[in-house]
Amino acid sequence: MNTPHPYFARRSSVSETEHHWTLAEVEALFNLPFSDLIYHAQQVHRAHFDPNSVQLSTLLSIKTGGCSEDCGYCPQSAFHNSGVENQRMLDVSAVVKAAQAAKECGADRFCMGAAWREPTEADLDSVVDMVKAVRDLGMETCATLGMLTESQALRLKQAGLDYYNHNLDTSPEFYGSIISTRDYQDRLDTLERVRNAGMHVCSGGIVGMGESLAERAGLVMQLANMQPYPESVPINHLVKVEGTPLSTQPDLDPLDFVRTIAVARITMPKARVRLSAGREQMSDAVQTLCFLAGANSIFYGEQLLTTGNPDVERDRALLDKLGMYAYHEGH
Ligand code: SAM
Ligand code: DTB
Ligand code: SF4
Repeated sequence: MNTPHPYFARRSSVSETEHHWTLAEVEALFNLPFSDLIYHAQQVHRAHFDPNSVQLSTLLSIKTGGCSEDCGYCPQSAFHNSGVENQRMLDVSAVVKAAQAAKECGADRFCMGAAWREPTEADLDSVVDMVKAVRDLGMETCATLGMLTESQALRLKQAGLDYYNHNLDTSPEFYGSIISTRDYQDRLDTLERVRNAGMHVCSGGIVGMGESLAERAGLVMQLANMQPYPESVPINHLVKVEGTPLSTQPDLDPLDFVRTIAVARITMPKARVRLSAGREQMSDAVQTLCFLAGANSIFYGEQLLTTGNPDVERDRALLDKLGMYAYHEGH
């Protein structure tokens, strides 16, 4: 017989943002009967959001390939032979054109990604121009450029950058099996600089890299215990790209992915939980379960950074079928 999870027993007396999660509590959420987990996630979701509304972010790779980090999942690492062609940084006009097209398709946020360990000052000059130009279109802006110094974070904030994406990717314990060229603390330090500069934090991770349940729970615990937790939490399903060390990972049970979304929703009640990479390979039914589990944001548009994403027609058809709508459409 299953007993109620201890968190729900004491939820009324604990402010959600102040709750400090133990690994045992997060693991216990993962281990709830599926139906109970989804029910709890729905309750938390509905207390904070319109459950039929979804936020749409479009990604653009502004500098592709040749990255000096060795992230085992990433097709853009110079350590792997994924066939991704290295490209120079796009110019501002190309970025504005892509952002305008994304806006016309219904996206409200535009996220610029670069395959850098960290930007140089000259790189940052260009990104600052891009951020200003995208903002002028009336879109929210996000960038993911690798590690930042304090002054770089401040410059991005001053340029009007709304969100900075920097993922913890996995638990501290599993991190070293995936990436050797930087450590967990580097990631936490950048996130702190982003927070101190006054930007919204976007940070999440990848599921399906061979992590144990405890390690998956460890990722969620790390994110949920940040003070405050990120405003935006992308949960990526590993996209297995040929030529990367993780390309031969066994398939993840889709329900374990859905569980991760639900646990992120419960532990970070007010965050936008983004159903991120991996949707192209996912059935409509699994994506629907992710929405039921509390996902309320997606990457929208044919392309992620170097890999595919469902096209706009497929996404519109899915959202219509579910009676869901883009959150900025006045709902
Ligand atoms: N270079 C910067 C960095 O690592 O922070 C920004 C770009 S990097 C591609 C952004 C994120 O994409 C990574 O942190 C990772 O979570 C995600 N990512 C990269 N390759 C992926 C893959 N094959 N499957 C799922 N997510 C992936
Ligand atoms: C995030 O968490 N996922 C996005 C975005 N932030 C930058 C990137 C997914 C990349 C998937 C592999 C690729 O397309 O290269
Ligand atoms: Fe570089 Fe980012 Fe890819 Fe790692 S995830 S190899 S830092 S582009």
